[in-house]
Amino acid sequence: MQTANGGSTRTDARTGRVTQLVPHQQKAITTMTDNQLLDRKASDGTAVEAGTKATERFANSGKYSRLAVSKERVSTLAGALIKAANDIVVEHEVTYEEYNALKAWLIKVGTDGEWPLFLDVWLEHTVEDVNSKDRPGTVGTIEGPYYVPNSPVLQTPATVEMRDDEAGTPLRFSGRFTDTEGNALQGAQVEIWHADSEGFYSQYAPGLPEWLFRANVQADSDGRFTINTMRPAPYQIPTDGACGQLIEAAGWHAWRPAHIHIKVSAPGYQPVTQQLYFPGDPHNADDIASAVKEELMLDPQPRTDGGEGEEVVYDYVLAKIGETK
Ligand code: MBD
Ligand code: FE
Repeated sequence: MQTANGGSTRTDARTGRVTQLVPHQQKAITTMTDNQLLDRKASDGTAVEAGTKATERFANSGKYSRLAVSKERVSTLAGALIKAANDIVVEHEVTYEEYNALKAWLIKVGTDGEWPLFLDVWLEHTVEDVNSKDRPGTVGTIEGPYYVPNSPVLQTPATVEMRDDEAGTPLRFSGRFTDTEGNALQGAQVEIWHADSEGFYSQYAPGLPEWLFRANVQADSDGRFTINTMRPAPYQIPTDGACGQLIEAAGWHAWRPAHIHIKVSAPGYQPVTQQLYFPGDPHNADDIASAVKEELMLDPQPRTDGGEGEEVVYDYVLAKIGETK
């Protein structure tokens, strides 16, 4: 029911209590607009579904341990973060209404399972930059929330799992592993994962084969690999959860450019996690996750061997464990 100040009332069916909602509160608790609803089809996974899976996967990944961080370091980092937040309040004269909107939103990030998404979109790129600056060889970028370990192991030349009549442009992706002196690497592997032509990731959206567009391809003894897959589509992060709500409220967009996720490794060498991109994608220049780098741009060409689709070569240079620039 609309009220004079542009807000509305809500009647609790059980207690009969009437709560007045003023406009800013409606903004804070409304999950999505009709437009955002229309953006995704009825068959789409919800933000909560993908978020909950990403949260569970992270919790079971063994990636964090309280024991690895000293009291002194926790105090330094948590103190700096809290100070930065307090400084924002002072600088921007944050109101109580804004403070409560923030509180409601942070709670929703958790209940939607979107902490992995939020952190990987808006913070991981800086963590990756800071931690890779001394590593020679092929450039990395963020992992993002949708990696799944233990994908099917395939020998090169490999074809990743696809459905019959999979939509999209076939892509033959090949390359070679060397060390920083140009010697071929033994025992190298390429873990690959990416979205389908509609922007959905297996194991995070419903109705997709478990290992669709996910594989762990073993290079040959000369360090060479070939992977047959499909060109992925540009990708919108889920718009119907807390992150989408922030994007909508701030007037931003939810797009990432089309990308292929890669994790490469070889025994004795530093692994590289990266993504590869396609020239001409309108979102290469304004990736919401700030994860595009010039060195990660592919140059696909029509296949020259009579095969359907495109081919592209991308070579990997790995640094020995302990090797720095
Ligand atoms: C993705 O597919 C992704 O790669 C990142 C970094 C964030 C959200 C979705
Ligand atoms: Fe991705």
